[in-house]
Amino acid sequence: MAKDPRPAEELTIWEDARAMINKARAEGIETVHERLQKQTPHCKFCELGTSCRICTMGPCKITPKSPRGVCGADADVVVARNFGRFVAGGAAGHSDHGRDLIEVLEAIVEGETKDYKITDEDKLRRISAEVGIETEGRDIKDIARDAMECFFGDFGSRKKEVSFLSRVPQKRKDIWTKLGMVPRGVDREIAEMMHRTHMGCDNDAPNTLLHAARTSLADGWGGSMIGTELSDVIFGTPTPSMSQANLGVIKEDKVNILVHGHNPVVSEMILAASRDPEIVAEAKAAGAAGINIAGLCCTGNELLMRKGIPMAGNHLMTELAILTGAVEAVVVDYQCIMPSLVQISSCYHTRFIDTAAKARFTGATHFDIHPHNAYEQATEIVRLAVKAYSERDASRVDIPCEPVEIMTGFSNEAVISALGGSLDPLVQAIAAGDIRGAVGIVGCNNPKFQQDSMNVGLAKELIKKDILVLVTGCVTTAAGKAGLLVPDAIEMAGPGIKKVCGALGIPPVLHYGSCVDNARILQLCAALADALNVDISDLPVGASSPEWYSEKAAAIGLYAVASGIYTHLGHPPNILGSETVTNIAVSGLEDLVGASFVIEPDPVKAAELFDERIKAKRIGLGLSE
Ligand code: BF8
Repeated sequence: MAKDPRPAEELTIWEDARAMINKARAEGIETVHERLQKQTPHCKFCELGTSCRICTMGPCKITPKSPRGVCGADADVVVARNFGRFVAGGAAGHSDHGRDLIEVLEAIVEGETKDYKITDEDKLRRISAEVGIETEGRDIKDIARDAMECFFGDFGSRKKEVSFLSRVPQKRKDIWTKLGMVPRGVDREIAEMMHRTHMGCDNDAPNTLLHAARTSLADGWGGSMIGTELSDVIFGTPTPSMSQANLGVIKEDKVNILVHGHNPVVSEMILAASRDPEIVAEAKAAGAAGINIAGLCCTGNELLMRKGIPMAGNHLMTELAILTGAVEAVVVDYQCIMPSLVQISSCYHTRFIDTAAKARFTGATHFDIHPHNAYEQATEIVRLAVKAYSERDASRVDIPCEPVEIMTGFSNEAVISALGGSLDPLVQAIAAGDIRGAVGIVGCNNPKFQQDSMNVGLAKELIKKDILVLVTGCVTTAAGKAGLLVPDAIEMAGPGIKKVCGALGIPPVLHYGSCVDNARILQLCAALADALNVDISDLPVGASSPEWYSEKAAAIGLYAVASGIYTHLGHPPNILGSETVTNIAVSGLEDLVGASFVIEPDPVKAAELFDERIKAKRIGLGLSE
């Protein structure tokens, strides 16, 4: 345990988190907060991005006395290379997730699975037509086969551009063409980023950054978009429904299984297996009232959006959820899963189960899940959890709160349907100034910040200014716990939002899904730009990741900016060691792509920056303020 741990009140704004942090300390269980304290202060060179481990002539660090690494790279080159690889890591994570969905579609097409099926045939026809596949009068399996080939092709090297660039406004595409930023293939751009950043290749920081942007675009308009769209095709396109959030969704009298990670391919099967009458009967025979599935992080978002499954918590709640002592199993796929969960699970009766060959955890129980065996494996996992229930120590159970209500399920299809079949009413509300603009608040928790203080603070400030907020990823749970994801939250909003959202019966903060689902926001921006016959950078919109931590969040931020969306971060990436790179990020990109990053740790000030930006964009469009 760290010396003089910081009080729980400083670490998080939530009562449920504070209670569990204190419980962990009382039980001598270390969490992310103690580990951060032990790791602080961090290496200054790594923080500035000026340490280089790319070859074994080094490692090098750039200082005033040694301004070049052994190879001769200066701070600009070292920082740009490090950042480029950071973005490539994020793009790889999202996009490999997208690829897994194509593989499930392939298994469906080839008849290799009975566990997955095409649920939304209309959507498959629609997106297939968008990428140039003939759909008229054709059998759905034939269309699915062509879509599968097309999307696999988007990962390769044979295309001039990824298929969903069909959604990008021409003005934006022209900018990308001029800058050499059109994403050709997902794997290609990621591999090229790794190539360029090998010693002795791309030694011009601005050039490296342009390819980082291209790599991020391959994620946003490629891998992530494919991931989102095929998840809808296979598991259903989200529609609005009510659910709940916070640690109170864990039920004292039930077998609790938490699904954690990102891809719905596994968590959907766990959910299905938990509803198997035979297994439910086994749970009841073991003395439980039933089986309760709750979500963590983005696979939680996936189940929440489509199935209304409650959300136990976001990134910094994952360790704390186990500390309730009432979790029988944590079932994970991949990404954002702290390895510490294995140790914390072992302090309780909790089974920690990993399911992906590419994301194994030492000490976990492994189930090798594939499309052909998914449901059968899921039933075994749920049975393990039922078995663990009898080992639960009731004296260690503490579920610290009652759940709060949330509304979820705002896919673009659901929004258009709520608007009566087209985006026109939204365009009119923006033109009239009732909705002055929109900001997507996305991303993570980071223990360097008081948990969710910025995520929630910014959302509250924006809606007061009649700026509609869309949330994804870990901001979802934050907004939900703060009471922002229910229609009544219009009472916290400005008069325009109150009028429009009140009339539609929707919250002023809309849950738009998981982190790959930021692709939904890109698509919405493109559709709005087309409706107004302008570029995305002309729209009164913005993006923010206040408490971000991951490579994926960096990729999202960069594809938002490269798509023309002004993007706020609560803290900078590790680039401040290069003035050139920093200047490009916070201003130079504005000249190139019509948007840039802004760094601001204070949510009130960040909201003011968005306010100014939106005002300027509205004036640019000739709209009143
Ligand atoms: O992809 S928001 S902490 S869980 S990286 Fe991770 Fe960040 Fe959460 Fe989802 Ni996104």
